Amino acid sequence: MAEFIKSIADLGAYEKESASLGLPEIAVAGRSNVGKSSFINMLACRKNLAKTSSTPGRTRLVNLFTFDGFVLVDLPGYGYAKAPKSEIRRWSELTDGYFIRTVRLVHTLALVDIRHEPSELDKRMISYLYDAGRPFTVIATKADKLSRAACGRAKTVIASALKIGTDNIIVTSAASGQGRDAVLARIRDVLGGENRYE
Ligand SMILES: Nc1nc2c(ncn2[C@@H]2O[C@H](COP(=O)(O)OP(=O)(O)O)[C@@H](O)[C@H]2O)c(=O)[nH]1
Ligand SMILES: [Mg+2]
Repeated sequence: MAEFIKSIADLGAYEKESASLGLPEIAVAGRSNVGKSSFINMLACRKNLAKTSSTPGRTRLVNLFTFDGFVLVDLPGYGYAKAPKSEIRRWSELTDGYFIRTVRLVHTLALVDIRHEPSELDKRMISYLYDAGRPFTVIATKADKLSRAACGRAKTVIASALKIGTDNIIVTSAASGQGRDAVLARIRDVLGGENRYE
């Protein structure tokens, strides 16, 4: 059963909360409007656990959700073009700070929209994770917007743009629930043998 814990606006508060929960963490990252909140709701089988929005750029906070045996860390969406510079700075402070300070992160789910070639910021996020030695899985969102054949082609395009294997991409749709089982299986996999925080 998934539960919302809290929105956190500074890293000190995150560290305190993380320590008191004492669970392995799965981070969810992606540009704003990629479907992050919808994806979290799909995983949780809840309609409004994470607030979705048709107006991009709404999430400026790190949101924590507890799932069965792990904490899901919803990082603020990046790349909202209209965001003021100060907001963008704040975004990087929170996100970079999270990756630097976390001691419980075991895996990152990096979301990209299946309809678009990964942006420069998407590429930067993936190289950041790669260079930092942070294991990740790319989640292609909104698969219901493309035909099955187009999804297959898009997967190849995304893999090549991000220089990763297609086996490291899970195609999902929050609208249809496609990919939910595969994501949960991946999470179970990466959590296997991760009992040291209990
Ligand atoms: N068709 C379709 N629309 C989606 C899907 N996931 C998200 N959306 C829509 O994309 C917009 C942004 O979604 P949201 O979850 O708020 O994105 P976030 O900003 O990354 O948290 C909303 O209008 C959602 O309804 C999906 O799987 N399929
Ligand atoms: Mg959101």
